[in-house]
Amino acid sequence: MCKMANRSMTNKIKDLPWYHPNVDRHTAESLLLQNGVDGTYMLRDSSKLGDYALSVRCDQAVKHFPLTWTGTVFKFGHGEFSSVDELLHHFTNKPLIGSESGQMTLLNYPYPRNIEEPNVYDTIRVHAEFSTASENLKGPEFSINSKEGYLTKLGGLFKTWRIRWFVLQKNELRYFKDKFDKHPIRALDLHECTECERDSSIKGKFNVFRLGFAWRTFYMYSSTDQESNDWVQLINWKLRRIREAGYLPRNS
Ligand code: 4IP
Repeated sequence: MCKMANRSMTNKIKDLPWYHPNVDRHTAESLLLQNGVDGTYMLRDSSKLGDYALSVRCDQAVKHFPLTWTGTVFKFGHGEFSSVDELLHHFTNKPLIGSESGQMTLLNYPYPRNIEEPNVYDTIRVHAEFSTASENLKGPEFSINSKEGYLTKLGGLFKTWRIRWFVLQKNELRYFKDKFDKHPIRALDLHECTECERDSSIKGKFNVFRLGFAWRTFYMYSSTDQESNDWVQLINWKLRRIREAGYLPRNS
């Protein structure tokens, strides 16, 4: 195999939208566990120089399969592929692959590399919400970045501070009495949110930020400055996208 063919193979790999050149095994596991569903997969560089690894979310775990370019063929498990196209064809036809345990894994949803990400987030904290329908990855329902965690919030009528579990997904912020509760106390639609800013007006409370709606302003804080900044930045990133899509909150 001449050098030119080798380069063209490498370029083809680099062009795969689900090839992640900067993702290691640990990061792949984090991303796929946090954001993937059964059958979400990505290609990355193996720790063995020059080799690749296919990481696949399989139920509640991530499996890693080595993929080696010998100079003439790709070796993948017991199979061999003479070109990237052949490999791609194999993958795009959703093959089943077997792990050492004999368990079969379906390659269903490529984990895309080129998803818009806010600058403030690094790889692990950027989340993608995957729909089970892979075509939705490109549609309006596909939104990246979800976040969850405990925040202490101020009550509306009675000004009591309560620790609540907050979940930000797509354009909705929900809070629950506790982490494993099924039903939220409230779901806030960010389309209606007018602002989200750090707030230092409340005496004796640190890391506070506020979330404005025409009908109420919510105050909440986290345990660290960084964590509050993360919430504010992520919510504002979502608000910008909502505005860019031409949506203005009512009565604002
Ligand atoms: C409650 O005070 C809690 O702070 C509620 O918070 C809050 O509801 C209530 O405000 C407030 O009166 P007490 O627990 O002392 O009764 P949570 O729902 O998190 O338990 P919000 O609306 O903040 O969720 P009102 O305005 O909803 O009554």
